[in-house]
Amino acid sequence: MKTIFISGTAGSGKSLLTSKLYEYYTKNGAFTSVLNLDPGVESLPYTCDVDVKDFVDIVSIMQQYDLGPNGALIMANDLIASKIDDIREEVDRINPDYLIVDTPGQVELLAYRSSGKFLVENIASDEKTNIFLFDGALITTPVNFVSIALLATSIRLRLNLPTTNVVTKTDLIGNKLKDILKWSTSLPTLENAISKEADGDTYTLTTNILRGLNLSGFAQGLIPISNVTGEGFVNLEGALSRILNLGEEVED
Ligand SMILES: Nc1nc2c(ncn2[C@@H]2O[C@H](COP(=O)(O)OP(=O)(O)O)[C@@H](O)[C@H]2O)c(=O)[nH]1
Ligand SMILES: [Mg+2]
Repeated sequence: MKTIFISGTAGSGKSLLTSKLYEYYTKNGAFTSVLNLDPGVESLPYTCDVDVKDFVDIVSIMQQYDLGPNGALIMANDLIASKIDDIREEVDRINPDYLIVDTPGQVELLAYRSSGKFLVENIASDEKTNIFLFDGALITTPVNFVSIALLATSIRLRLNLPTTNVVTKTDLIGNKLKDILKWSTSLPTLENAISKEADGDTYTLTTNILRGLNLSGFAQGLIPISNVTGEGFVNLEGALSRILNLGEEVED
């Protein structure tokens, strides 16, 4: 079994990408299942094979412990970690070729609570990889781009998984995509764009963060996709294949 975690900021397109990847792999003849790790989601654009909402219930946690929605989500995440054996058993029973894991809307629940890392480490799988989604609608200015790249790097550090960086919503951003791709491959172009948008402290901080991130090749190979039109999926699948199958393509 190979496991693909889908991470990214709230609303970046994780759940929709999960459903599209499921369709893509299934159409190509691979036995694929979906695990939903988001206890707070109300409706999902796919049918779930294993759903953490079957293990924890946000509304009853709010009532039982007198918590608001954020406190209940944190508690739910910790409770899910304590059910890892049950979750693992369900996944093992299904035993798919590919397991796609949709993660909580709030990325910090996955990345910064110890339960998130515990879940990532304890799903038994031959290979694991992470896709981080840069929300195309958020990274339209160079300063936003750098701050999301900082988040992506921080999450890569936390999860310690080979990570593919993706820009979503290319169908909504038109020509801006060209700028974004240029920023992601040319440090001088990005610094120049930052100098036009920001000055003073913001400029200094942004360029210093950028130089630090650049040392680890922070956004190279950024893959543009649209979950709506399907643009870019062939490139994304190729990149995943190189990580998960050492170059073997999924059978047609
Ligand atoms: N136009 C467009 N909308 C998208 C794309 N990806 C996601 N969305 C929409 O953005 C919203 C949030 O997507 P969702 O998958 O729920 O994000 P999540 O919070 O990361 O799981 C939904 O209304 C999606 O239909 C995309 O590539 N293009
Ligand atoms: Mg979601």
